[in-house]
Amino acid sequence: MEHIRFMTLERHIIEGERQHPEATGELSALLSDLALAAKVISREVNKAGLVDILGFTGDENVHGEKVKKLDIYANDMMIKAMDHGGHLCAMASEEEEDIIHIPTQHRIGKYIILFDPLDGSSNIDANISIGTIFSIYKRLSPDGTPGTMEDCLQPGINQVAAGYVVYGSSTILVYTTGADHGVHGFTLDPSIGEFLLSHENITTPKKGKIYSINEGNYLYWHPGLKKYIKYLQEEDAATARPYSTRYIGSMVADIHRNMLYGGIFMYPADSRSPYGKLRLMYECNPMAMIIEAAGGRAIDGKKRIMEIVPTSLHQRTPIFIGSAEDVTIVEEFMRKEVNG
Ligand code: AHM
Ligand code: MG
Repeated sequence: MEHIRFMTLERHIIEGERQHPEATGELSALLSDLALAAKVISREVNKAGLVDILGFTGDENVHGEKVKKLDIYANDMMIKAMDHGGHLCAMASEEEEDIIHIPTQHRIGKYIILFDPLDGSSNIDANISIGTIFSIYKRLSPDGTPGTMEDCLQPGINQVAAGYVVYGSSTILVYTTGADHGVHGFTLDPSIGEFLLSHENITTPKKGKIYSINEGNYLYWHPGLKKYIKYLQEEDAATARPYSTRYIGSMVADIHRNMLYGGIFMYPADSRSPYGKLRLMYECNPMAMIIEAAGGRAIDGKKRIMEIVPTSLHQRTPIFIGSAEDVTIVEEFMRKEVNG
């Protein structure tokens, strides 16, 4: 029998940190707390429909969107799993208007985490993949004091770790601590309650054959984007066109698939939404860190997502993310159309 090497997420994180003699183990411990939240959310997502937890609560989140109960549950689990570990000085969630402070009875740590507890919420009722996204920074303010807005509003290039969990046909957690350390995926074995290494050192193809965008918004797009999508639909053997369209409507699942197979995911600005839909801090920066570490690119149309200097927690940004060559081609289409 071929030698099988079991590698749990926890062991992988600890071994990664051992390569850094200066590491205190705090990041490992934080990621372990987060993995626990992911397991609990995964269990609940898998039960959805069996128990009466689906449907609208009637409340709206800070963006004026309907919030479903499972979103609130996921948000609560993320906070509960991480607020007492002593590793964080503050958190921020897509579901909460303000910074989440660490309760005074708990130790204050040196990290900041921002997360979207359950992304793709419109897919919950239909048993379609949804996900959790997270982004971790080191604090800027002095140790031992409560985290500040300035700690949260750092550009994506300052991230020390980022990751996501896809609750799909199985649950998979993908994380990176930077391009030098690679992108790794762990599949949850629910029977033993462990995330096991299943995708070591993920790299995304330089060029793909898939494009993912909500084409229903075509009318409102930038002319360069309209031309780009038409270009992808033309026949040309040399550039492997036409491409295929795949769009789940869950950013995490769409980007995860494209990262593995190669392709581009886009949520552009349009004439109705000048900043697009997706949130810089909770969605775009962490996904950009992962895709770049896997060898891809992520831009807002003109500049690198991770270089955007944030001005507010919930700001949105257009995003074009995926295989490096595909992102470069759409960038050129949009530039040409502006400059003539
Ligand atoms: P959510 O945070 O309310 O779940 O919205 C984010 C989701 C993304 O996962 C997905 O890419 C996008 O919304 C889909 O939007 P649309 O339905 O406009 O295509
Ligand atoms: Mg979201």
